[in-house]
Amino acid sequence: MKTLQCGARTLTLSAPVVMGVLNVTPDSFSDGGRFTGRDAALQQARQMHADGAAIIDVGGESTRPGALPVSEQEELDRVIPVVEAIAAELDTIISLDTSTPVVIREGARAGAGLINDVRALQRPGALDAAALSGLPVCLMHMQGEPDTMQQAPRYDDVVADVLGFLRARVQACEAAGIGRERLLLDPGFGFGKTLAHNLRLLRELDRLTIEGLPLLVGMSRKSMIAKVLGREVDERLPASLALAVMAAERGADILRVHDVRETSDALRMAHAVLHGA
Ligand code: 8Y4
Repeated sequence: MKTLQCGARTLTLSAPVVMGVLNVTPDSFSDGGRFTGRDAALQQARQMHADGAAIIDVGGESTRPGALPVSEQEELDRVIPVVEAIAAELDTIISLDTSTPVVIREGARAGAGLINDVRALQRPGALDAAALSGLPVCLMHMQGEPDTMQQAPRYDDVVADVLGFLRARVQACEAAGIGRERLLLDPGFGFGKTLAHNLRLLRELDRLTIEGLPLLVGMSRKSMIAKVLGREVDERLPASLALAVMAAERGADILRVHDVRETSDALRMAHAVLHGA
């Protein structure tokens, strides 16, 4: 059975699990910045834990195009107190959404169980910081950088290109002392991809399972839904649930979502149909 050692906790992946999104960015647009600050973040973490999240993903840097860059100190100030508070109270796995070596180091010390890096440890010093942390790492594919990635995304074969990038990052991780048993893969929906690229990545998601590594995907509330349906961000739940179930059918192990209770129900129902209750 697929398992992942996340610090002191073991994540079992016999059925798809939910990773709840906890933004601690003041300019986060999906929650209007309502959960900035330690107490509000802790309150939301409690709710996501009660709603069935196996993992809580804490992020302090917005990757939204046009978002202001965050200094290392500001990122530390935002996320470390939240990681400490959650670790002290909840029996859960804390994922740290960061690309910053000092945040990786301090986050591991504060109680994080997983590193979620949208830059796949490509920042100087990130490979070594992650190796030293001893924690698993989610390697995500992104074409370009957040500010410009949506200007003209281009691929020969989006699935093959994403797979090639992720394989190269797996190799870089192994060379840095991060073994395959510590790695997860993520195609990075919306990160330097057109609607057609995103749809094809989901349709052919099972091609990314051949490495045998756990697969994490995040499509919850993303603009690929707006491009198909024309829905505002707070009206994207039904489509997000459809996408989560389709991803799970195609091999996704972890679904990064905003709506934990609803997604957990959808995934449990789909799993009962596919594999028995
Ligand atoms: C509405 C709400 C519209 C949210 C867009 C968004 C991923 C990720 C993000 C992902 C992994 C986001 C940190 C973008 N997406 N990490 N992070 N995979 N591993 N946008 O797909 O949620 S942030």
